[in-house]
Amino acid sequence: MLPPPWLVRGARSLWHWQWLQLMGGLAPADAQGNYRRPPAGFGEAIAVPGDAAEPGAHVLIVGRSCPWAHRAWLVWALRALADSIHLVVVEPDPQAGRWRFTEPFEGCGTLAELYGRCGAPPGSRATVPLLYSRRRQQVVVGESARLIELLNHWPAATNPDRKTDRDLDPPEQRQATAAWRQRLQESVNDGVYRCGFARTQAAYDAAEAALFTTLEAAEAQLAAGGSLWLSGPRPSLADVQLFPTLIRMELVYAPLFGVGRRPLWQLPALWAWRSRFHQLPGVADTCWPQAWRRDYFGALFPLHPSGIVPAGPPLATLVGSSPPAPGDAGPISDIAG
Ligand SMILES: N[C@@H](CCC(=O)N[C@@H](CS)C(=O)NCC(=O)O)C(=O)O
Repeated sequence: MLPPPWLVRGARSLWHWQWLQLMGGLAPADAQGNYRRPPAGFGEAIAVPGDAAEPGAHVLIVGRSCPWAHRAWLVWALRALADSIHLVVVEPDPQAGRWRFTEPFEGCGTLAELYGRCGAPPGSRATVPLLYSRRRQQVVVGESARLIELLNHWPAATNPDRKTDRDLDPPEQRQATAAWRQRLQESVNDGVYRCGFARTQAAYDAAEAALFTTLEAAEAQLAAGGSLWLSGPRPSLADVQLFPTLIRMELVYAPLFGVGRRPLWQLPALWAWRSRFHQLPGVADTCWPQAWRRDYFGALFPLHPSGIVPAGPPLATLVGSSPPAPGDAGPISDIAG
């Protein structure tokens, strides 16, 4: 039997009210319903510490699904910093809504405990990425934009076989890199969240338009053929910032955050750029499509209450040199990270 219209109306308003309460816990918004990302703790820029080259003196803490952690992980991988900075991967605990260590780290079971130990005020967000100093038992930086700048100056590997002096902020591209980074941070990196966490149609529309305006500008820049990378002939921190968002596009953001108006295959220069970046040494090892989908679809309850993780394209079909031809989509779901 069909429910009567008054019941449908009542259920819809009740559900909408409940959704707003849940969104309040997940994602703060302004009065117009625009998502406002809360500031990160330990966000001050700092100089490279004196013991930076000492093996294992510092630990980079990341979570696989987090795009902000992904950018730090990328710089760590591209600059071959494994000898000086150890990597610790935390796992999400969706029931408790926090990150936990797979084995106790400095006596802590969760990231929140470590934040508390390092002096974060009670109740503050405990976010990845985080650079931690074992000697000082203190957080060095907890904000990804500052962290990637710091890691770019970090002394590279002592082992000559692994040494890479890759400077991800080449002086001749510095101005263009800074401009792209600023634009990407707001309209693309945070932009996909502004779409997914919008509370009103107007908030969504504005964020969605800004996102695609920037992606189209990046497409135009790369398609003009002047250089292979966003800010010039060498890969930079601008490329590092763009990659974690673009590699999650078809797998997570388009279906979950509603950003599928222009699929990436319609932006061929960006498609080729993404494949090129994925081929840089170390980058593939930072990509965990299964974990991304599990964490986003499984944990963002107000956006996806069923928790069902939908099937998606295998990562391999997204990083080929050209978009897959019809009928060449590969197996139905990805199995490898
Ligand atoms: N501003 C921070 C944001 C990092 C961030 O939001 N990380 C998320 C995962 S994608 C997190 O750890 N959230 C846990 C929480 O909010 O409790 C940065 O860029 O480093």
